[in-house]
Amino acid sequence: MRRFFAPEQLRHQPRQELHNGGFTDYAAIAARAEAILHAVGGAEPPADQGEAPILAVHTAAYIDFLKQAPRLWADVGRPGEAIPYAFPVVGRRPLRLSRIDALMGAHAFDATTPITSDTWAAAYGSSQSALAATRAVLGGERTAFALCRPPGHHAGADYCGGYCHLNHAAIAAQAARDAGHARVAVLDIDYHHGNGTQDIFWSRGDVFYASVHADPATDYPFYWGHADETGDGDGTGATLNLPLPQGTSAAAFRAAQAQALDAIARFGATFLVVSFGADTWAGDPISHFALTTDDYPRLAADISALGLPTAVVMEGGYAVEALGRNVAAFLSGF
Ligand code: SP5
Ligand code: ZN
Repeated sequence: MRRFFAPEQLRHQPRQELHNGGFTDYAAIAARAEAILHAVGGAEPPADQGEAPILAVHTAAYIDFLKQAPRLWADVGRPGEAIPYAFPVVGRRPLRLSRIDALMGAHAFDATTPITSDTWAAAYGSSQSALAATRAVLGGERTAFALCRPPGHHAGADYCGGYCHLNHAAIAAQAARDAGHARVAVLDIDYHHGNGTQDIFWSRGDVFYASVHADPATDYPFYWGHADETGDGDGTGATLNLPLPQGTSAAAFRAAQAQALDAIARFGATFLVVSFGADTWAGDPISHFALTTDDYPRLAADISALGLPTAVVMEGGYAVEALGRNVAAFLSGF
């Protein structure tokens, strides 16, 4: 299976994140990508397909913000990393503010996703890896893997959060649409709900979003991923959320994934993007499912049995010592 990774993706290296009322070490560290690279035997650098496929998903104002925020933050003399702390609660007037503090809150939904002067380059490289995997599959490969880090599924059209800045899965799905696939599906099997991907395709009937994740009643991102969220307008019925309780192990996870795969087949998708998170592993430090390394090949084999051309993009997974073998195990099942 072809694998893609751009060296620039390592450059995003915030020191810390807000956690449990204080600052702790940032969980989405660059060593995650190095561990995966080592375990899967390296990866090709992606060709640069430019900004257009990113702008097909994200707003131009948000892309400008990602590029400029670190400089604006430094310009006003802030010694720490650029972290949002004041948010325009839903329903506030859509003010066109230019103060960096206001911009930070307007383009983020949490305070766990610092933006550094290297964030844009790293996130851009991560999107290019997803686009390269998509192009490989469009060109005839059955499956390809994008080692996306920073991850993407929490990022919306104009906001970051959850360690994510650009939504690589959505960018890949949109690229497949633009290449002529009339119906595309995203299967999201990260521990956390992919609120950004859901938001981006919420009102669209051409991209199906199905997610198996920890119940947002108890887990991040809380405000999305509940079972009664099924899409709106043209997208009514094109979102499927399958929340599971903490402690879930392979049998229940696999059954939920089978339900998602059934729905994707009934939708009539001809191209699949998989948002894969290894934070469903039992030993993950920030998550609470009970999957084992041996469960991953079978989950992948179930996905493969759907028979769709498939681009796999990396999302979460924070047990760095086990991450490489979990990802390798998953990819081996295709
Ligand atoms: C892509 C992805 O898996 N994002 C997950 C974001 C979860 N954020 C909420 C949990 C924050 C836990 N912080 C742990 C800090 C450890 N040093
Ligand atoms: Zn996750």
